[in-house]
Amino acid sequence: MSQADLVLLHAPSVYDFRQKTILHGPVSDLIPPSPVFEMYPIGFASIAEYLERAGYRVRIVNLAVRMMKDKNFDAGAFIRRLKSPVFGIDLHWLVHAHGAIEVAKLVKQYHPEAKVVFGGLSSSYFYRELMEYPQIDYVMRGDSTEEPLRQLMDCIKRGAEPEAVPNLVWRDSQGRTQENPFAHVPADLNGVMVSHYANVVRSVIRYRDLASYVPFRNWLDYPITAVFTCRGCTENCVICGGSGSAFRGFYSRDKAVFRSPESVARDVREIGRFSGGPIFILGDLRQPGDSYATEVLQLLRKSGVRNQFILELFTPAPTELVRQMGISCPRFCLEISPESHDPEVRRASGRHYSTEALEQTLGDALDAGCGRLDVFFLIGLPKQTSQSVMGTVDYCDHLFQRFKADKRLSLFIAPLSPFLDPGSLGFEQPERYGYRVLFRTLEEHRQALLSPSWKYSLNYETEWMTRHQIADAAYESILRLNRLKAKYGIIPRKLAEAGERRILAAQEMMHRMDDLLAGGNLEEELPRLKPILDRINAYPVSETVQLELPVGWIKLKPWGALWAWVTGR
Ligand code: B12
Repeated sequence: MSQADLVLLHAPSVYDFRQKTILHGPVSDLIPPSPVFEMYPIGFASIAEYLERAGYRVRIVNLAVRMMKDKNFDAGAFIRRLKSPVFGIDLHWLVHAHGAIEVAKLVKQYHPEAKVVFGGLSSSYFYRELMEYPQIDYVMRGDSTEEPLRQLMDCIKRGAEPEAVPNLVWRDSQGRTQENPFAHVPADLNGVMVSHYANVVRSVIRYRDLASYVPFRNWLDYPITAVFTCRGCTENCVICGGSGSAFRGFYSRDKAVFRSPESVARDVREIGRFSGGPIFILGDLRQPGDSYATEVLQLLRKSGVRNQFILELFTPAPTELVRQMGISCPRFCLEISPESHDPEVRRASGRHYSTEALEQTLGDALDAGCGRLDVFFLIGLPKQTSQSVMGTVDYCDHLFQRFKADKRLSLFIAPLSPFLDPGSLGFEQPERYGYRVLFRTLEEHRQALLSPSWKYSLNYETEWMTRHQIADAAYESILRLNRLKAKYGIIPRKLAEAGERRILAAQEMMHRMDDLLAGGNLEEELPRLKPILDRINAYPVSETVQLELPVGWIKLKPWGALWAWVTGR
């Protein structure tokens, strides 16, 4: 395999997920990746592009996708064949606590002379614990590691001690852990993400390795891409580890920083060249102010890119803005997460708006010609009881009636799982928000991921619901909402039936697991149950199917990719 200066590896959530017997549950039903959490952080693309501009060859390898796609794919043998003096592994999402550490072990086993660097939000949170693992040489903290990583690469190349590299945690020649100042937190993002997508396309061609760059399993069929507007956040949702307060407390960022509207539009044009799939503009465009939203929407209108856009709102928006969305992004898909129908629960989880305002915005979006309207509700919130969860499903019934069973109205409910994010207000001040946090350390989370049933991976309970109640309410509410959608003809009958089969089978299996864990012969029974569990886990997730937007026959544009390769743009 050709030599790289840095290989970025993305691990599956649980390293040996193909051998383990685990009932995954609805932990990733509302995102394109599966419970293997095979999507790598988009920051990989940003790091790769930045370092390539500095003269380093960077290769991305999505081990998780490769392991999923080919049951005989030998990750160890593949890692052994990679040639690089430095390996970067993301522990961005805590759900990779098991996989990332195991992959680091393999890297050190096959390349004892190579350096291993961890990065991402969870690495930044648990950096001290991570440094206790001999297979990890460095932890690079922060939401913006491109420049510090370049400095570290320079030090490694020169054989110099990295004492001046900001954000870095490392071991000195005496084996003592050193924490450099957490000082690189840029307030300007102009130097990064200049043409990261084109760079990914070029790397695919250079390494002749599309399989390692695919962001999630069926991306080639459904090539959705994301455009980032910011780092940090202006909101303070109680359950979110990416909230303003989490960034202030743990990632050294006092204020969210935004990309210029021109950079956002540039990304969109770049994506439009190689993909016909939906483009998700991440984050509420009003975060830095209304004029930012207007400017981005105007640039999108002028861009001439016809892909379907997904836009996000953190709170209900004025009618005029929603109308502008419709004009700039015809058939746009709008996403909003009121979390609960109950204003008190919504407020307790950090979302401060009324149900009337929500419904006004939903109506405005439908009037503005949106192609789909995704509304997300959550289970596991402060002040939320099982009864309140069922109240949310009743409210969904009300919404279907109010909007005359408009097929564009797409309602979803899911448990907050598997983890209440470290760094979130709920995790950091559990008594104040009514949480009981069951695992605190990285090791506890790593072990929890191996539980045979997702219910026991949940790292929290609330004053109002135990883990059992959260899991029961999850299955019950998903089932009821699925039936409602069938009743109103929102989804095809066959899809609703498939959804029902999956939930009922999983629910029954969860109870069987409960019995086993409560005193059955787990060791003996688990191997017997594995084929059944594998089948249940493999059922198509009706919610994920519903979230997919229709993609025309031009999914990917190889000629656009070629253009990126030839022109470097
Ligand atoms: C966009 C987003 C997503 C997108 C992912 C897009 C992508 N491919 O990156 C989607 C919607 C798919 C998603 C899914 C999930 N997400 Co999310 N997501 C976000 C969000 C809103 C923004 C992230 C962002 O802007 N990143 C900016 C990009 C450019 O940077 P980056 O990718 O983070 O990379 C930089 C650094 O992190 C670091 N870095 C990252 N990896 C590495 C590796 C190395 C070696 C180094 C040196 C540095 C490094 O350097 C990069 C460049 O500077 C954040 C919240 C927030 N405000 O940050 C939550 C957030 C990151 N997500 C979170 C969670 C929990 C999830 C899910 C587990 C939820 C679930 N149960 O389904 C899944 C996991 C999916 C998977 N891996 O398969 C939590 C993570 C908390 C935690 N500590 O674990 C956050 C903080 C908040 C939240 N609850 O949404 N997510």
